[in-house]
Amino acid sequence: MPSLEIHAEPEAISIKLAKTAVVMIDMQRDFLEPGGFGESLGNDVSLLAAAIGPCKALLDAVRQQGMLVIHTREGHLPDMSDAHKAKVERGDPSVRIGQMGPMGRILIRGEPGQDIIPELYPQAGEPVIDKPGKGAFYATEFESILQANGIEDLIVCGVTTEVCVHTTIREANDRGYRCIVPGDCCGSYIPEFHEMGLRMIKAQGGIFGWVTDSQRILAAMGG
Ligand code: C5J
Repeated sequence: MPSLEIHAEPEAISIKLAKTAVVMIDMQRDFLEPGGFGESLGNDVSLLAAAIGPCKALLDAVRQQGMLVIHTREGHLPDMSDAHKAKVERGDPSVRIGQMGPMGRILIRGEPGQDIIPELYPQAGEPVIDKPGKGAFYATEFESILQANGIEDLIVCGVTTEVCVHTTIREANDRGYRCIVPGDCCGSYIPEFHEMGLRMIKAQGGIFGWVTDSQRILAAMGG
């Protein structure tokens, strides 16, 4: 597999496709569709829809290149033994994690709402990491999958920019992975947090990583 030079901020970055994984963070119905966890927290979930098209275009391209694609889903075991009281007891008490909503129990593994949206559904063989926290590394097999595949760099997409995407990037950065973030493949319920989240990643010489967009990655792949 070849190397790619991707135009990005604060500077261009060269990656080896065989050593780079594309990580789709929490593109779940619970965050992107009405009636799920995102809406239960008072958010307008339609604000995340803009990221779906760019994520789909990127997925199509990286799958053609044979790159490793990993999906994550935030959620808890049906008995909620992995859900901290401090996390559950927030927001409107009638629509909290574990309670019944239009897409099943909110943010519970195996429920329709906790699954990934059809547009970006994982293909056979692509790992799906169920995570109880915001970051992909906490209490999951994520890092062992990266290590087993010789991964050094991550292209991180998903929602929401300032919560699960940021937490995962910060965890990855501290573990020595270089993170490249196509901003149009991420989204937030709070647009200024999305903008600021991207600025925080690339500031100070790229303190958490590199920011680019799907078009620049596709162009680097010759698309
Ligand atoms: C949130 C996430 N926002 N996937 N989760 O609670 O960002």
